[in-house]
Amino acid sequence: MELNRATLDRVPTESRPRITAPAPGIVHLGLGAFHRAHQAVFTEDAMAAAGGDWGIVGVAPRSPQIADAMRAQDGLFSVVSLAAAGSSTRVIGSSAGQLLAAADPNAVVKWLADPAIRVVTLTVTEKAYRLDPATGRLLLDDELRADLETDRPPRTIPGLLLRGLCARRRADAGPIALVSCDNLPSNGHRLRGLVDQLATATAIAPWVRANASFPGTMVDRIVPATTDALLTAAATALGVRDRAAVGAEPYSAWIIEDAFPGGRPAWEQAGAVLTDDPRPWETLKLRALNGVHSAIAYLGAVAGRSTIADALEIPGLHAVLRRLIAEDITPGLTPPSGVDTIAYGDEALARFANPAIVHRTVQVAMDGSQKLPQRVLHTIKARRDAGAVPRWAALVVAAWMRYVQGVTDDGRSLPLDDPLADRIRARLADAPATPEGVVDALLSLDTVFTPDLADDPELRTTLIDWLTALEKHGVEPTLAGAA
Ligand code: CS2
Repeated sequence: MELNRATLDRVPTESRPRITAPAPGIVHLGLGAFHRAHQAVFTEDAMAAAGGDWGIVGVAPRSPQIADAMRAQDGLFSVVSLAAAGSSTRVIGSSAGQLLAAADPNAVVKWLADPAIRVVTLTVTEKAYRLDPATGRLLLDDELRADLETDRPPRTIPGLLLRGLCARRRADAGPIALVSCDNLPSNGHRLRGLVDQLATATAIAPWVRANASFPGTMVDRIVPATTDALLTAAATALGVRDRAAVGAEPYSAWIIEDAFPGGRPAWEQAGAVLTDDPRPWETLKLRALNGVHSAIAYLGAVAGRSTIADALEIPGLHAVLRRLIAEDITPGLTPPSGVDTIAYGDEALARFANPAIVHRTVQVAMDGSQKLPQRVLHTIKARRDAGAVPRWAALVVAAWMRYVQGVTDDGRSLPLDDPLADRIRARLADAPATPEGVVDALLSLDTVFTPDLADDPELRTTLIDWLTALEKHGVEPTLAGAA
């Protein structure tokens, strides 16, 4: 038996949704696991506490599986909260429709122009913004150009947004907030810049300026890709099968800039924090949580560890990460008032160690070229500007350089899942197979490393030293003696 509205009476009472079949008010782009375990839950709780028509029309950009599964389940799906002490499962009912952009982009454009929709949220991953991480400007490739310069239905996220906003202006459908929930620095600012850059080429720029807001947000919940074991656990807890279930850690946080010209759900009643300036939270989280996560992912994957929790058991790694947090990350940022960066980092390490979460190192390792700048290179830059050499942050970059060569310490192959994969492979193929050769080849990727870092002799030497150690001895011996 499958989860849907008709079978809800078989689901244990405490696991049933707090709301069902809400009227639409939000379009969400990116129907992945993270959205379902984060914004969908906050929005359900907000509607349950304070009402409002804020049902979420979820848009899957390319892959049909989840949209199909949710449609067959009347939009219902469950979130399994995974803790060492046991799990709990609840069905979420905040969904108000599912679309597949690749199959029907015009349907998405139509929803974006619907006056019922007053908020658009996005979890589309870093690469979908097509921004040069160094400059924050849009990278105009052929696909995006075709979206902008032809009448064919848009295929990219920026193209879809632009088309939707044009249609919204024509329909006079009222003001709207576009909320990036991706792990980008100043994500609201960046999304605004992207839309501005696109809009200036069209007649809609003044309308966008007057009608659209771009609140910044910090989103946080560890949500690994769903496994068969998770689907089985959800089915056991619910008494019915759920093909769209997700597993997540119990912790969940959302800091949101309060700038919603068309209104918003009462997310504060669901535990979110509404603020004037989320940026100190974003910086803290990107560097002291995501940066440390990436460190564990690259070192762990090269050491042959398949999960984050398992990688954390590598002798010496915990001590190295604490030094990374204390010596490199902490001095380079100003945390939100009342927050201690070292305590925050310790809490992140405890969350990563959650044994109930099966989070694969290669999942966190993917898209490194898009993640490294805000997670690690900004830490390095802050320390270099202060005249210091951030040894531990350099180790993370060296581990990425080791990882992208595609082989673990015991000779197994590693996936290179990255929009720059071809460029990375080409640079490596042309370079001498020495630590110097690899470091120079990768430092020349100019959308990853800005010139101040690429041309920094002290940083280069530190990277070469670490990469030499990693290649000569392997991750585990390198870490054992490091901290
Ligand atoms: C992770 C994040 O996959 C990754 O790169 O670092 O998805 C991380 O789990 C979340 O940002 C936690 O909020």
